[in-house]
Amino acid sequence: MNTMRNGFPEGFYWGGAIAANQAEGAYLEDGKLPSTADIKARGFFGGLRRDADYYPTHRAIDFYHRYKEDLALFGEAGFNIFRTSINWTRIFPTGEEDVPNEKGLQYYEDLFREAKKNGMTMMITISHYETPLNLVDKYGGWDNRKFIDFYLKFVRTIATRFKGMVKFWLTFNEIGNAAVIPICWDAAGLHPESENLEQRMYQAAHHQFVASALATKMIHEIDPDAQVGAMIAYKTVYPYTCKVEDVKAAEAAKRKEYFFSDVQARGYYPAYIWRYFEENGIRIAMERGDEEIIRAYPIDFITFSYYRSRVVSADYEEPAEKTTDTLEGLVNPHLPKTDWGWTVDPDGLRLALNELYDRYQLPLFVVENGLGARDTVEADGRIHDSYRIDYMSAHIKAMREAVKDGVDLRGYTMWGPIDIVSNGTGQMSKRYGIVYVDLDDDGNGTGNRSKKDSFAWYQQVIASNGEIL
Ligand code: BGP
Repeated sequence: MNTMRNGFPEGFYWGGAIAANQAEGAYLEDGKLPSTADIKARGFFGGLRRDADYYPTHRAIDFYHRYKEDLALFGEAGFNIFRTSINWTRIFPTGEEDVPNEKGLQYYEDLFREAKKNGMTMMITISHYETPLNLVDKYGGWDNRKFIDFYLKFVRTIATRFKGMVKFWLTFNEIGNAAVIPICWDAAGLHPESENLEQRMYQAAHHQFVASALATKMIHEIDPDAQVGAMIAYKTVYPYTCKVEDVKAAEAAKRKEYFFSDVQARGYYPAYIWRYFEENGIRIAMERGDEEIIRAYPIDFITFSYYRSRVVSADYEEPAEKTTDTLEGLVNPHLPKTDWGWTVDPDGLRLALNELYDRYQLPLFVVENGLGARDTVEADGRIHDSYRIDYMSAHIKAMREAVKDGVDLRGYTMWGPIDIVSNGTGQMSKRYGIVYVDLDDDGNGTGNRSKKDSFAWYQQVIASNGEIL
């Protein structure tokens, strides 16, 4: 049992998480070529759009050039961990080169050294929706087996170069989201309008499982001190009523999402998914040896994003026309919602932690959590974001309860500690940060950084190891 201090284990990781494509900008600089994220139109259903003037990921918050200033702020807040992704197209601009782009490698090396200087351990998402566009154009999506080799070449390159500099590697961001969210289909090269989407999605997932297992093996061989984790999107599921049909529907919905971490953590396809495949005419093409690979190299720990819970009913029919609103599904009448319609449910996080720990008995990290909100800059330049403090405080309290329940929770990286471009909406005005960035939805503004009230609050939380909330 770990020594505890104020309800959290001694040495608990406190910090923040971003994704390269939502923060860096400089999207064609130093040899980089576009990834799927760089041509993603705004909104969950925007699809891919080749518009050279498209602002969000092209310039983002210019973290590419301003990372020193930003990491210094995170250091000042007391972060001992920082999660970001390595943008694949900085290292292999087309995905097909034999030789990596040195400028890209150098950039991340400098970034990691700077983070260390500021007291932070690195957690890296290898693939955070940043698939090289050239690969998608030429080979389709992850349902094409060729992607495994392109990905592994990328992994070998970064694991070798950053040996000793990255402690935690996550193989795919929110791997299970490919099952439910259109923007993730785009990232995997599976356009929402393509035929047999579900079949293609599960085939793509299979290739990602094999790739993830081989990446785990590879990273362990290259750097025995590094650990490899799964990253899933977790939405705690409640049945809408106690009608058995609703409970069954909720169970089915849960399994649909658990499937991904079940395979990555347990090392095999669960029986329930074979039944689902059979009943839905889904056939997965596997090569000899795939199942052995998945079994031999499971991940070391589980990480997840938690923003909200959801409710499921057997009677709810999804509207034919999907919009961001209908994506949210049924409304839980007992919970408040954010401006973007996401339920606010801290207790759901405690349940999530317990469910995941009961299921896998593996160390857990909450690697994304936070409140997307509109902030107002007061006349004196201050930002009084008490709503964000309330949100985070309640979620951290829920984590503390889960730790008391016996969950082996290792760390918390709040989402977007500095305001970045929202992934789902492409907006800058959906802000998560404790650090404000002066840019609007069209990219107008100075880009200057300033501390919100939540900055000092989080700093205290970290300094007190979660006591002062
Ligand atoms: C997760 C993604 C992130 C992130 C976050 C918040 O699904 O991993 O990339 O952006 O959600 O979502 P949004 O930016 O749409 O508010």
